[in-house]
Amino acid sequence: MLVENFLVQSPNVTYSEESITSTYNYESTKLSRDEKGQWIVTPTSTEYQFRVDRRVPKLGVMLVGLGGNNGTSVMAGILANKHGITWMTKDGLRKPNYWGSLTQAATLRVGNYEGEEVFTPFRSLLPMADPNQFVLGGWDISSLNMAEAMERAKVLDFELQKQLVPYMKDIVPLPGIYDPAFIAANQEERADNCIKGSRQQQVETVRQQIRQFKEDNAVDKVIILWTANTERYAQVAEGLNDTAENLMAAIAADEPEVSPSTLYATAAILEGVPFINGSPQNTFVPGLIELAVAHNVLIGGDDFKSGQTKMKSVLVDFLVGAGLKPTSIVSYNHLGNNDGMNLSAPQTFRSKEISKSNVVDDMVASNSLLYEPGEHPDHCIVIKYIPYVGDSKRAMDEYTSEIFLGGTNTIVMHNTCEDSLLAAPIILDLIILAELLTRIELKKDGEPAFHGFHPVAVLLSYLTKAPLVPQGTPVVNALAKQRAMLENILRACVGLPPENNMMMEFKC
Ligand code: NAI
Ligand code: DG6
Repeated sequence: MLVENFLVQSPNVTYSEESITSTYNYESTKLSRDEKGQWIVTPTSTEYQFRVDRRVPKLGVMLVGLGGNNGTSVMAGILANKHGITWMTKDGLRKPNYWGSLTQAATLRVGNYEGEEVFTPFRSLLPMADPNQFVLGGWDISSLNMAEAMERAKVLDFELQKQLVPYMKDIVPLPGIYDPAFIAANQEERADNCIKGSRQQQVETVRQQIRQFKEDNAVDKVIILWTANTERYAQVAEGLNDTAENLMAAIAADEPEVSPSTLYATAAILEGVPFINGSPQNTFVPGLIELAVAHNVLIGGDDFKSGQTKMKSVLVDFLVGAGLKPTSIVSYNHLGNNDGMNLSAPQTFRSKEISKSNVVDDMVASNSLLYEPGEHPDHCIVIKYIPYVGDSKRAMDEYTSEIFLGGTNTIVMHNTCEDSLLAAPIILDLIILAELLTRIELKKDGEPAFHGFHPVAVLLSYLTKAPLVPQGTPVVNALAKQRAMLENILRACVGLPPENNMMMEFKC
């Protein structure tokens, strides 16, 4: 059964016009060792108060890479949903939806009613921005208008494209920051819409573009998300980008190792605008993270977790969790879109290889019954550019595990899917959740005042391959744990207990 919305009735929860306030006891454990070396686990309980601003702002969304496959799919998807555009295919009439979006198309359990499980849409848990109401804009180094860019992307059914053209033909992305040193040389041809000037001037231009967008569209808040080409890693060096001060000095000195993505993010932070990185490169150099923390501006990343990696973060969690020992993971994929073309250069491929490689580390580390210290499964990532398949990415994975009494278990998977139609709903979720996080405040027992979450938004981990976390925070890649973290914290904000799956109601 689905309930679209609900109220929580509890002495720990207060609703006002402006906010929902909840008092929540966080149950955890503390570990210690006694004098004989015996491990002691002590249950702990800490009181938190959460306060959520219920007023959903008019939201401006600025995508870097607006004219790419993801950017055009996001815009097309919003317009199709907003205007209820339907289209014919050889399989019949198609209707728009937001499938693949956690906030828009997934549910969570709120309890049971007369013996039946009751679920609610994820979006109903707390007041969240509606993607149909987004004011969407952004940058691209290619000057094609959005209708032409959609056609170039070759993602959507022709009949749908035809109906979207009138809505998209007059939208041209803002000129963007282009530095050929950071993306593949094969991208040069489309770079005809670029901001001129030194790095300092480019940051100033982007800041001005953000302010103008805000003013022109009378939006209350803006979120910026990078869905432009994967860049190569920028060098991280002392004196260059290791501190906020050095990064700002490097920009002022027009230092060539400051990447375009870092420049956009710097501009966003200086404008107080959250910035999310959907690609794998190290946009968030240490100096930039320091800048975001100093300005208390949300940042999140890295690299959308859409297909192959999502499966990996489920399958390896299952295998290791079941006491089976993955020893070899080999992941091939080939694709023929512009992302694939850009990734055919070794430097940009390397960024993707890194973000796809570290995704099983926490699962391996969780089970030293199976793995010796320092032991790790062989893990290989191959990506090939095959123009013919376009946006329809093929991913092939082989997982070999050691099992009972010297046996081996090999699982092979083949996945074919339009890459951008998996990524677009994730982009919407990242924006919706990032915006929501900026409206949540918390206060731990003993703290004098409410404050926001740490600006590095760990709660977005479910949506990214290489979650950016504050220094000292464990990185969780296992998909179910990532979802549970997000869901349970949002539940706490409205006074609901964490989903513990105990179902004691049915155990006596
Ligand atoms: P795309 O190549 O179709 O689009 C990227 C767009 O960014 C292009 O239109 C390009 O002109 C523009 N661009 C490049 N540098 C720019 C800059 N400095 N400023 C402004 N615009 C710039 O790629 P697609 O398929 O849309 O993917 C975008 C990014 O998302 C890639 O980095 C990709 O690796 C990443 N990604 C995609 C996933 C997917 O499933 N589609 C999943 C995970 C990550
Ligand atoms: C080739 O791997 C293209 C990439 O941009 C991927 O499609 C993207 O990183 C999605 O990765 P995954 O592993 O989540 O399917």
